[in-house]
Amino acid sequence: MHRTGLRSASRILPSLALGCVLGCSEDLGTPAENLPPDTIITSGLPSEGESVPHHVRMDFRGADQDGFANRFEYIVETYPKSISQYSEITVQTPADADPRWKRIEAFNVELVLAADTLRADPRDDIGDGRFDRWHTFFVRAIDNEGGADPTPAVRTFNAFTLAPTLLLLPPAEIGRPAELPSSFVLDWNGSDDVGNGIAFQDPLDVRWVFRPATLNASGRPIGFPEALYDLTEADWSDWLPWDLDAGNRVALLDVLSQFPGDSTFVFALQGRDDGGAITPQFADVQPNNMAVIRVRSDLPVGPLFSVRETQAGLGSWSFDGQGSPTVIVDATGTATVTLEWGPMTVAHYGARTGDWRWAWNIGDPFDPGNENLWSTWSDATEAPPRDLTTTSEKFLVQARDDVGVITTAIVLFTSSGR
Ligand SMILES: [Ca+2]
Ligand SMILES: [Ca+2]
Ligand SMILES: [Ca+2]
Repeated sequence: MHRTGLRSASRILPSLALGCVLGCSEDLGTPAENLPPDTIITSGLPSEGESVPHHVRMDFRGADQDGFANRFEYIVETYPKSISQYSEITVQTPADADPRWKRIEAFNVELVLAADTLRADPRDDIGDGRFDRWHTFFVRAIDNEGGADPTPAVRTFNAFTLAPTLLLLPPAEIGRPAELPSSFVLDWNGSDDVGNGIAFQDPLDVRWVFRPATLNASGRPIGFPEALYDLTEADWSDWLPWDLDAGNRVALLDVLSQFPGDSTFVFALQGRDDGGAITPQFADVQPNNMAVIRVRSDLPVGPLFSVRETQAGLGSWSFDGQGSPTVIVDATGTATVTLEWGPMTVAHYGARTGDWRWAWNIGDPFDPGNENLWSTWSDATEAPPRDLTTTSEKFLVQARDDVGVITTAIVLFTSSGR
């Protein structure tokens, strides 16, 4: 008789063990050969030959006629992508000594299975967009004497998921080109359906591509998104870990020097999940994982901000990015000035605010030899009062965004005599 379940097995164990200590080995001389345990899979799902979302929990039990099953070993056999039907599978039980047998001291195991194969052409209608793979789960009970079930329990099923859905955030635009300066940042968000529209998680990682494009008369990029389906692995960025706090953005700096002669581009994103499913299609309608970018060399690069003289009321001056001209202020009759600045405006090109530093009377603001003449980078937006002692005193303040793009503002205070 088979006694199924560890609970019943462990209840009857003491009497069996006691019987042996008193009797078998000493009195009878030859111990009975260990009977191997048997294993059953108790999970109703996944049922044999059926499809389930790729986060799978398998439950199982062991029974042993002359002891108890106190641990298990399992193997997941994942079939090649080319296997698309249950009928194509021939289950082959792994060998007793297969190194893949993985030990587990529990009555169940949670599996995240590969589900990385789209059975449709992503250029066409992909229906519900399922990615899948076929797997066979083998589990064998190990009894208290180390004997393994020679006929593991087995379940073959199809694991499926949907690929991550990504959306680009402003300054990317939906359905039309975004006009940006030659240094900008693109952010994104997204989520991943585990499989059945009930459980969602973050994508595992993402990759992006940035390609020159030409717009047609309607403002559409010619040959896109079709060209994106023909890219090779090398055309894409590395896979970047999903990170809502620090990552999920890319800074594209000085792109016109990297792509001379081009000013229109397509930026596209793919996400990958824990089953290996990769966002299969590209669209610049919501959820938009593709954006058309028109880089305009006449748009100012870097943070925008203003500088104010607050003590003598000499004025307020705006600096709209790199290359803003020096402001010359007649400070005749003013003995002391106090400068304030900010706020830092960066959202128009996708960056986040960073920090500031200031200095007086530096020749070249980018000369590393002048580094020690600057204040330290900080959140401070005011400098101490300054006595004007010569007829030409130059105040400099730099705004640095979170990706390191810097705008330098220069205010030159002049006077006709001092
Ligand atoms: Ca046994
Ligand atoms: Ca068995
Ligand atoms: Ca998924």
